[in-house]
Amino acid sequence: MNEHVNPVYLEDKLDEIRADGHLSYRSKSLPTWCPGCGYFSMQEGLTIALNRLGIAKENAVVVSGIGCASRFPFFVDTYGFHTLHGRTMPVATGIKIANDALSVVAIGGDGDAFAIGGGHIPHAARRNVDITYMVFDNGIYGLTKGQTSPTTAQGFKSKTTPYENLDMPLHPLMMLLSYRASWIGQAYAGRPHHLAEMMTQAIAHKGFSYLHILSPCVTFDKTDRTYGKLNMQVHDLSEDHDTSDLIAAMQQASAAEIPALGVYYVEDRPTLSEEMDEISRRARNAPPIAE
Ligand SMILES: Cc1ncc(C[n+]2csc(CCOP(=O)(O)OP(=O)(O)O)c2C)c(N)n1
Ligand code: SF4
Ligand SMILES: [Mg+2]
Repeated sequence: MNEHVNPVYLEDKLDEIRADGHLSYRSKSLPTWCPGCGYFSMQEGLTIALNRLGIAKENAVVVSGIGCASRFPFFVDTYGFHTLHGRTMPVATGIKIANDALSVVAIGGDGDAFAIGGGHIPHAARRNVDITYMVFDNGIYGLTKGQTSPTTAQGFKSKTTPYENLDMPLHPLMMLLSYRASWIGQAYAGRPHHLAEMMTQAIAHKGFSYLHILSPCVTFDKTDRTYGKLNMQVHDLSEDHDTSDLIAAMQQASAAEIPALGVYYVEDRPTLSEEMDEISRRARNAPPIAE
């Protein structure tokens, strides 16, 4: 045997995976996603992140809207809330305000987030609600079988645009940077180890964290956001990027058609719950307001 080759045995690898503990965060329901869908990496990544951070299952809540991405709460063994299309932000905000001890992770697709739910994101971000929002961007409405979404590329042919999509896509990273989300990063389903690390950092952040995840819909997009193309396009943010510099983050985000993977922006400022606690304290100590 070649002395430089270290064989990896399947049994050993399985033992290693089981010993790590993250599998206990999976539910008994097996995912119903199409084989090869990017969402499998997200399930793996989230269970790894929760396990790494030592968040007890009873202290984690996964909130979703409607879409293939939104099946997520069924496949993790935490508390979950499968709410209405586009309404993850108000529900997640309410849960966090009701019980600040919970780790709240909202999950959505690009349609759920930026079409019907687009009006809610800026307010959760500017209030710095201490939740994590993970958007699984496949550039398409997957669940309803392949219509264009707000992030579909121009020229893409879909069921609703059989000639070509004329609309310019939104730029979620630029939007979240201008909304002043206090943690903003980007990951890719085809880079699962990096994805798990980004999820860990996003959840660990105190304040509103937004993780944009590029994720192929292998069933309804055979030409644009494919693993083959994304594997060639994605690249890491430069190591000397200053995550405290908002303008530098915007420059990085707008630099390439498929922006780099990594953490764009981090800001430490009071969360909504902290501000509310402070208002309550002041109100308790203040004299009654004159009529
Ligand atoms: C109020 C309302 N409008 C429209 C729909 C139909 N609908 C279900 S999922 C969806 C879009 C899903 O796309 P996306 O959020 O990108 O999720 P994906 O399936 O790609 O993960 C739409 C328009 C709905 N369920 N409810
Ligand atoms: S339709 Fe697309 S997004 Fe939905 S599960 Fe299948 S591959 Fe994934
Ligand atoms: Mg989608």
